Amino acid sequence: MYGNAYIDPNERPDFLKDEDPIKLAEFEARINAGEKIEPQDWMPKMYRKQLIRMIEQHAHSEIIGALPEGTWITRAPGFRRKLALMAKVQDEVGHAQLLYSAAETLGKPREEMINDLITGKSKYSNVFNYPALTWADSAVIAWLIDAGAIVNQLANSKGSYGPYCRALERICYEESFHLKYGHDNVVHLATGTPKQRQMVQDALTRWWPPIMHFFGPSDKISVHSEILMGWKVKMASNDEMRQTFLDMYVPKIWDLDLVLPDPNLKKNAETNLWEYTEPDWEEFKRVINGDGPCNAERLAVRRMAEEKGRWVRKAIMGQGASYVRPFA
Ligand code: BYC
Repeated sequence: MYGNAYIDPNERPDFLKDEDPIKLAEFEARINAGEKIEPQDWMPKMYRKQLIRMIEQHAHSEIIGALPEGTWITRAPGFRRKLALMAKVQDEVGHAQLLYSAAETLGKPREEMINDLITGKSKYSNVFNYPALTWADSAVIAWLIDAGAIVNQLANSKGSYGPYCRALERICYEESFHLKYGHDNVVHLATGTPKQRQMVQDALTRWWPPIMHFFGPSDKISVHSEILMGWKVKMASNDEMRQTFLDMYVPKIWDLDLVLPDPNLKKNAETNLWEYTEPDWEEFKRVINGDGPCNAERLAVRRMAEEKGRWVRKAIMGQGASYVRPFA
């Protein structure tokens, strides 16, 4: 198990071999005592690298995540729902700003992160590579994807890296409001006309497999969980998060008499765990590696935003600088 310093370098995993053993022991003692690590503190190279990877992917997920719902702003049914959706989408972009700022504290410039996103080098959440075909899709995203995000972020906000935890705490406040907005929209459709009910049922059927993927690959095949959990960056494993989500939301979905597209989904009374059909991890891999239904479209929009926004950044920051850092 990582997350426990081994003074004898022969006992340490390869990626810790050249770290100072005393500093490493102090660092891990602080984490084990529940202290926060701050940007100026000593940290192992692998801790920095893993945090940059995870926070950067999270930031990209927020900014790309604004797009599927964003396409519904012009077509929202009614003025009030349009206003609420505009505010939500704006919040998501704000979350990206917070997270890019948190990742920057670890030394990776924002320009490089955006570049890695638009060139396809960095990943972002699988779910945003699917289309929001109807208004009901936007409702399901706002309810259940925001719900999944809260499960993940609430747990990880108790983690070890100060700037990430503080960003997550603030994001959770806003996501809780999004979740209520999404729930209200789903309930409205599920209790509406037969056509509205069918629309929300179809959206749920479409989104369920990506939502099951959202928490990451099963613990058996997760690559980074062990090290991230050892250093308290991740406070629960992918399967634990998935279980928490199922526990909280399947009963609410069933309360609305909506059907989940998994005949094997049930809670085992003995283990107290949900049983479900193993998600299709091959599809997951395809989607996160660039071959989902909307990957090309999503990155094309970000590239366009990047190009069309260049003159604004130049006007504000001067010729040399290309980024505005509202939280720096
Ligand atoms: N999608 O070893 P594993 C939002 C990758 S946005 C894509 O288990 P880890 C919202 C993983 O990166 C909030 N890729 O990874 C916004 C790794 O690949 P690399 C989104 C995924 O890091 C707008 C490989 O699979 N939330 O709520 O231990 C509107 C192996 O995985 C995914 C976050 O970003 C995925 N779902 O655990 C509405 C949370 N899962 O890097 C809503 C922050 C795994 O080796 N991130 N991969 O090439 C995390 O908590 C963790 O990174 C994960 C994965 C639980 C996602």
